[in-house]
Amino acid sequence: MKKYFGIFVLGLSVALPGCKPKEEAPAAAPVHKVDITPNPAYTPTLHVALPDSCPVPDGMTVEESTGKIFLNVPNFAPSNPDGTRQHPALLCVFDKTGKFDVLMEYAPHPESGKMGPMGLDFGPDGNLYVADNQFFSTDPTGKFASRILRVEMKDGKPTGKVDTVVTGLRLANAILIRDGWVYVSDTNVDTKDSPGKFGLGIIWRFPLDLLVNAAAEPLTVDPTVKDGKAVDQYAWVVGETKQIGRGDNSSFDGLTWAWGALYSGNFGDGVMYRIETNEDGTANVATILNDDQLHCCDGIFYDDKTDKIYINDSQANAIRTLARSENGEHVSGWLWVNDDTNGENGLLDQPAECVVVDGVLYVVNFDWSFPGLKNTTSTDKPYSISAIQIGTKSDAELEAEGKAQAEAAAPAEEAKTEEAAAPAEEVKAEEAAAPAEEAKTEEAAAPAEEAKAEEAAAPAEEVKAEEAAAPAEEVKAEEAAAPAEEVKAEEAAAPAEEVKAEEAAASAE
Ligand SMILES: [Ca+2]
Ligand SMILES: [Ca+2]
Ligand SMILES: [Ca+2]
Repeated sequence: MKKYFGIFVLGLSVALPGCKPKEEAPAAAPVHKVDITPNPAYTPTLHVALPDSCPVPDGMTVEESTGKIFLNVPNFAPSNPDGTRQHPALLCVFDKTGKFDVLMEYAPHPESGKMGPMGLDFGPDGNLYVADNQFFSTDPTGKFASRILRVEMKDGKPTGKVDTVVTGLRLANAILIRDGWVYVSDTNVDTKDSPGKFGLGIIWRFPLDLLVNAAAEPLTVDPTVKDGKAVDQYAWVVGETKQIGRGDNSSFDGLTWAWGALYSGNFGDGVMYRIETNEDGTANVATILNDDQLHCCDGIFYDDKTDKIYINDSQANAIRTLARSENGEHVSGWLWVNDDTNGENGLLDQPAECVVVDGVLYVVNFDWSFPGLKNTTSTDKPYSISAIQIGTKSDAELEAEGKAQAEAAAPAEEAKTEEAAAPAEEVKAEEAAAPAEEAKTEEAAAPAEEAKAEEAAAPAEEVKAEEAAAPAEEVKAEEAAAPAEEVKAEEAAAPAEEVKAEEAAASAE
């Protein structure tokens, strides 16, 4: 396994697509191994220090017309001794300047008395559709009542009208509305009817019309999975989670649309999938990432400018990337990783979701720790939204620019080097001559030589400065060129046959 991983020029990316599933990992052994050296250019900064009312933020979505980012804050923690939560769930908004507002306090679920708004997305009707995760508040009888809510919006603000449009989900997590369909990830489905399965999840797929026009009575679904097969007509994909690392059986989590298909990944084992739609509406699932480094996939987001999916690795305090070559091979890389932190200065503190607006990746830090995560201290301040400058260019565009810069810079650098070299040689010649002159002259000559030496010293320092500057510029050009070259190297490294084999295996399931 290890042989597939190579550290490239910047130490940022690894080629993964051909890796086979890990056979068996020791249970409950946290894996934090991350073979990268973070690039300082992607150091996160603190974009919003959230107010005291927002210790556990989660889902985000961008309002395309304004660039505003809507944020759900479920506040699953901290709890009071009697089990009630210290803070109500909130709908908030912030923008690229860091301006932050609380828009609404969610009413608690009528039966559980709690509320867990996670993923959210705008429908074509301008309203927000919200995944309400009741998994942490379901009653002991096993009745699960996670929901999809419609939050009526007007002029960028909630009107106060909130309708339940679907109920009966287990752990409603991410939601994505696209081309007349509403996709919802259900991260933890009961395994009792599927002997031998460690973890199960569902991706639900509802006709948008059904939800937009939902009457007073919500649609009630059944998340039962029997022997690996879902019983409900709207349960589009059933996924499995393998038992590895920290022993988390959570399944489908983040959802994004990229390269003509739906993408999702498992929170418990980090396996990722590309899901195409067959002509008859059924799902065609391909496993695209299944390696020994990514053990956690929370929220994911495709940015069309950089042409990459950004993956929140909650376990490793990391952001991973997924690119796709023209021939359809997926290439995994790392954007950033940091150690356990409280989130100070914007360092990642259990990243859960991200979105991109104008070349900036905004990351929400969930900071509610589970066993095996790098984040060991929950809800430590600051409660944070981080920002990472990723730019607006794809690797292909950067490669072209880097080459052009390197070509333009080359003649100029040579000229500088020549100019710089000349004074240095003169200095040497003068220094060599000095003893001879000193021998000829006596005390009177000494000050003159000192003066010469000083004059000579000045250009020498300039030369040093120039010499120091020149490599730096060259390095810049190389850095610009590097990402694209890395992609090529990774594409070459990806064993295409293994990818095919995995895809075939996934389809067979
Ligand atoms: Ca999530
Ligand atoms: Ca924190
Ligand atoms: Ca923390």
